[in-house]
Amino acid sequence: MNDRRHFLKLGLAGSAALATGCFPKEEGAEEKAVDTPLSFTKGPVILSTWIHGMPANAKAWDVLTAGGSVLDAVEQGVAVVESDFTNRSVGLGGRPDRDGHVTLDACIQDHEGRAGSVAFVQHFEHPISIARAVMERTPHVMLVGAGAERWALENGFSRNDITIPEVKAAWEEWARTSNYKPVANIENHDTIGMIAMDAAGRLAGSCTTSGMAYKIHGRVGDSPIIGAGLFVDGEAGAACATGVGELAIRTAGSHTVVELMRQGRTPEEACHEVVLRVQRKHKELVDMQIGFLAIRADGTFGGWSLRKGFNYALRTTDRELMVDAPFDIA
Ligand code: SD4
Repeated sequence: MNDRRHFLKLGLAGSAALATGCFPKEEGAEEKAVDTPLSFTKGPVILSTWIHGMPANAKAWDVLTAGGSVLDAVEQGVAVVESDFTNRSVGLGGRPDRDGHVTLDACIQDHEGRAGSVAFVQHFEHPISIARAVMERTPHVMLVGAGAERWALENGFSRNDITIPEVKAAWEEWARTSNYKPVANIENHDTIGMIAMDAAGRLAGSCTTSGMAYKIHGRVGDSPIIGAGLFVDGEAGAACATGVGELAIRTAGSHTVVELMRQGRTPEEACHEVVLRVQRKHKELVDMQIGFLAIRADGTFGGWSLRKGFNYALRTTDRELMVDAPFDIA
């Protein structure tokens, strides 16, 4: 199916994507936009949450074009952001929990649905690689806390005890005034979730985060939970989430997006339906954000978020740009 027919199928949802102004502005853009919808047939295509998705996509693209697998691409792509210690929501540069500990969550899943995950781990630069190792070297899917850390050490990962003075100072300031209540606003969470399809149509996804800033020690969000922060099923599609993790866990968000695509919804429609479910289930969503990205097995893709402000990095053979996701609340 060509792009134009995809766009016609997308109908209103496709129009919403166009209305977000996500296409490069150039002469004749209006006309071109109609023939170049926010969809794509048979990859490669890479989608990543937020602006840090741009360098992550660039790395993932390099991996794919150098002949790496789509699983390598999603692992190495998000690892770039984990290594950026100026990033305050992913990796060891992230904001700590309310007790001052930076605790990390990550997961990865491939086309066949094989999955690996770590949660509540401290002192490792690349939780995403530990998650992949759990997938490939153990009979399990998920390791957490001290057990995950011990297993990582035993399996060739080294500890990194970096402390970032600026992060520590901000936490100390917060702790003085916050009375230890975790704050769930739209500024303090920005996980990276990446979903990708290679040229052969194989899917994979990854997700890694330091979680909600100043969360209760021991809290685990959606990001390492297969089905919540990430879900990949080669037959149906892939989805990932960002935002207040509890909202994605309660709706089995990423899994639900994939199942809706299996039933024939477009990626954008599927993401929107889950955002609508979140709203039906929660009376109080003030200051909270939730967003989903999806790629369907036919190569179409899209996203949706609860409120304005969620954007994602898109990489295809002919595009490398940030896309404003459509949303329900301005
Ligand atoms: C969490 N979902 O720990 C993560 C945070 C996040 O955009 O995605 N922020 O709940």
